[in-house]
Amino acid sequence: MTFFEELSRACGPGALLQDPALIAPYVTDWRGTFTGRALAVVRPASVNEVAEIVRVCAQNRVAVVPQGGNTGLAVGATPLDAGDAVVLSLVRLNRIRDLDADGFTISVDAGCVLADVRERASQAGRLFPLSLAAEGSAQIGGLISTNAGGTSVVRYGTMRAQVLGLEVVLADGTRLDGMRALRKDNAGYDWKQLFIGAEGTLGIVTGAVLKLVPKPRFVATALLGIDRLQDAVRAFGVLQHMLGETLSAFEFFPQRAVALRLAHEPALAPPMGERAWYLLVEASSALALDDAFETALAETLDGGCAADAVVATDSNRRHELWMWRESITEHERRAGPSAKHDVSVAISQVPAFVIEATAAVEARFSGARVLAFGHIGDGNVHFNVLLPADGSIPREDVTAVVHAMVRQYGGSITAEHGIGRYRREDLLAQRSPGEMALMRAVKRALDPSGVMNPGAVFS
Ligand code: 2HG
Ligand code: ZN
Repeated sequence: MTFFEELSRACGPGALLQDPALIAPYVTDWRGTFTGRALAVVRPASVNEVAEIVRVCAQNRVAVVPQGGNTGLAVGATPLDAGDAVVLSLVRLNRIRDLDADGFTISVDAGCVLADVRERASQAGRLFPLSLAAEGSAQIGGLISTNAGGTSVVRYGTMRAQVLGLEVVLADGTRLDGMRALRKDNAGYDWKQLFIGAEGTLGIVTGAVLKLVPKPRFVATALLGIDRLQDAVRAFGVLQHMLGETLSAFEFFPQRAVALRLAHEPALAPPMGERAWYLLVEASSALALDDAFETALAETLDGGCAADAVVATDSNRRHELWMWRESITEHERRAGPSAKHDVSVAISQVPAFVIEATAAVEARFSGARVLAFGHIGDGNVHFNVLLPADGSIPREDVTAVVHAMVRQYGGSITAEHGIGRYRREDLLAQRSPGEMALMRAVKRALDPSGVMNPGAVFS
C-alpha cells in the first residue's frame, strides 16, 4: 500500500483532502501572513482515527501538524514551506462527551469550539470561564496546546488551571487516556502538564476534562476613561481592594483603537468622551453586586485614578462595551500589516514599559504606529505595531527593539499566544541554554523522530 492508501484507510476516504483548493484554508494562518504547503489534510472523526493516522505518519516518517480552529496568532498550526507534512484537523472531533453538573466538570473532544462548551455549561447553570475574542472558532485542543489566556485570567487563571484530565495521542500513535475528573491526584508525575502549552510538538490533545464553576447570577460591566496609563495600575489596586475575587476582567485599550474602529465603522458612536486610555472592568458574583460595584467605581473616580465611567445597564450594552475591546484584533487586521507582540511584564511596570517602548519604536521607525492593548490585570500587553503597507519597515527590526525592551523589564516575549513559528528565533534569547537543553530533552524523549509539528517552538 502507498502512504496515501494507508492514510485514507486510517481516516476514511472522505476525510483525506488532497485537492490544493480544499487544502488552501488549512495552510494559511488566521492573519493571512504565512502560507505553507502540505502533502494532505486529514479530518478524523474519532480518537482511534487520530491514533491510526499518527501511527501511519510516524511509520512513514511524515510530519504531522495538528490544527484546531486555526485562530492562533503565533503560526503554530501552519505547516512549513517544505510541503512534506500532513495537517491533522480536529474539526470533526467535536462531541461534548459528558457534563457532570454536581461534580462541576465537562468532558469534551479536542475539536469542540469554546463558545459551544461555554453555552453547554451555561445551560447547566455552570460557567466555563475561559473567554476570548476568537471563542466562536477556537477549539479546546488548540486552547490547551497554547495554554490560552483571554479576558478572565485575572480571576480564573489560564487554560492550564481549567484542565483536570487529558487524553493525548503520542508521536508513535499510542493513545494515552487520562480523562480523569479528579481535583486531587498525586499518583506519579502529572504528565498532562507537559502537553498543555506544548503547541502540538509532543503529541496531539484529543480530549479533556475541564473544570466548571457556578454560573454567576450577577454581572456588572463598566468602561473607565483615564488620562494616564499609570492610573490604570492605581485603579486596579482600588478595584481589587473593593471587589475582591469578584473582579473578573480588567482590560485596557488606547484611544487609537477606538479611532481605528470608528474609521472602519463611521456610523458608530464612540463609547464615551475621548480619553487617552480606556479600562474595561467586569465583576461577577452569586450575590447582587450593584452597590459594591458602583461604590468601587466611585472610589476610582474620587481618588482621581479614573476620569470618566460608563456602566452597562443591560446585556446589550455590556456586549457593546466589550466589542470596543474584543474587535481590536479584527480592525488591526483590516488596517494592514503589523508586528504583533504578546509580552508580559510585572503589572506595576506595564505603564512604564508601554510608554518607553512606544517612544523607542515610533522614534526609530517613522511611519510605525503602536497599538498597545490587552490584559493589564495580568501584565499582558499586545504591543502591536501597525506598519506601512509597502513593507518599508521590516517586522523583525521592530520586534528586535520591542523584545530588547521586554528583556530590560524582565518580562516574557509571549504571555498567552505562544512561540509557534512566529517567534521561534526569539525563544533563544528568552530562555537560558540550560532551559533550552531541558526543553529539547523533553522533545527528544516524547518525539524522537521529530514528526510532531516540526518548525513550531524550536527553530
Ligand atoms: C486579544 O487579547 C487577543 O484580543 C488578540 O489575544 C491580541 O491581536 C492581538 O494581538
Ligand atoms: Zn490577548
